[in-house]
Formats: sequence, structure tokens, C-alpha cells
Amino acid sequence: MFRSHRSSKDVYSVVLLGTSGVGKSTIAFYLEHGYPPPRSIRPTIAFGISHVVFGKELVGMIDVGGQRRFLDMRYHERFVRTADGLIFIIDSSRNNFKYDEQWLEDALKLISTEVPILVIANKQDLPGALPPTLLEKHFISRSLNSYDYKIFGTVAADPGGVRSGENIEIAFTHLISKMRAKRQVIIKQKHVKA
Ligand SMILES: Nc1nc2c(ncn2[C@@H]2O[C@H](COP(=O)(O)OP(=O)(O)OP(=O)(O)O)[C@@H](O)[C@H]2O)c(=O)[nH]1
Ligand SMILES: [Mg+2]
Repeated sequence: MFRSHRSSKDVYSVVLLGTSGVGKSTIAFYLEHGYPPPRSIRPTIAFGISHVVFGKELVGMIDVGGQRRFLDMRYHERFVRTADGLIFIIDSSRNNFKYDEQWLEDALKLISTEVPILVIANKQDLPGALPPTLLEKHFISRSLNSYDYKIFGTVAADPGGVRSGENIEIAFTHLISKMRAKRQVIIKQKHVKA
């Protein structure tokens, strides 16, 4: 589990995006504390900030409220431009699945195609959840084909508690390794220029 303590670290900034109720805050809480929050978790007002210490990395996470009013206020624009990585979260359950392709594509215009993107197909515990492979094929690949992305199916908080946290660390570890590799390339390029 990720431990939370402060020391000299490589700092990264990650922004969590997705419509309201998909589980962004649940995932941020799980990454920071190692267990899901109480079920009475409330919708995020504007945005929330948390941090995760992961080996040598300190990752600051900005969790942008997904209610329409916050999406329309374009809070994410303040953070996305300087992000080292993005986490785009989807509710995979058949009944709740909604995919605002236009909003996502507008948000993507603000970042370089080299910024790694972690796509999380959350709520895989719900009956009839759409598998990540299907979501990728029919929706995600269309918007993200020119980006460095990978999709993972997860369960952030299973009401029964049995599957809570499933795949979250694996997915996050993948994003960290991508961000780390990208930073190494930038450092090498600076050395060549100097
Ligand atoms: N069944 C199930 N429920 C989940 C899962 N992840 C989160 N939830 C529930 O989904 C609800 C919404 O989760 P939040 O984390 O508040 O969603 P959010 O994306 O932060 O929503 P906003 O803050 O409004 O943008 C909560 O009741 C969570 O307990 C999951 O993997 N499975
Ligand atoms: Mg939230």
C-alpha cells in the first residue's frame, strides 16, 4: 500500500477527470489512505487536492468535481495544462455509463500528446459492467488514439467490501512509470542541449 510521509521526492502533478459519480474522489482517497472512504462520500465542490507518496515520487492529485456546473466552469483548465499525467475515469456500469466525448476532446486539446493518460473503467463490480476492452474499442480509442494512454478496469469501492481497491494500485503504478520515463527523456534532452 502507498505510504503517506514527506521527504525529498520527485514531484508529479496528476489531474483526475470524469463526470460526477464515476468514483474520482473514491480513487483519490484510496490511493492516499489505502482503503475506500465511507459510502456517504459527497460530490466534490469545485476540486479537491490530495497527495500520494510512491517510492521516490510524490504525486499531487487534483480531483476536479464532475458536476455539470464545474465542468462548465472549466476548473480543469487551471490544472490540466501543467499536469504530468491525467487520469480519466468512467463509470462502467451499463445503467450509469455516459461518455461526454466532446468535453473530453476539448480538455485534451489543452495538453501535449506526450502527457500519459490513465483511463480507468471503474465500478467493474456492478452487474453487467462494460469490460475495459469493449469501452476502449467503441469509445476511448476514438478520442485518444493519438495519445499515450492505457485503460484498466477497477473497483474503487465495492459496497460488499470484497473487491474494494481492485486494480487501483496496478493502474496507478503504470501511470507513475510512464511519467517517470517521460521525465527521464526530458532530462536527457536538456543535457544534450547544454
Ligand atoms: N459499486 C461501486 N461503487 C463505487 C465505486 N467507486 C465509487 N463508487 C461509489 O460511487 C459514488 C460516487 O463516488 P465519488 O468518488 O464521490 O465520485 P466522483 O467522481 O468524485 O463524483 P464528483 O465529485 O461529483 O465528481 C460513491 O457512492 C462511491 O461509493 C466502485 O468501484 N463500485
Ligand atoms: Mg468527487
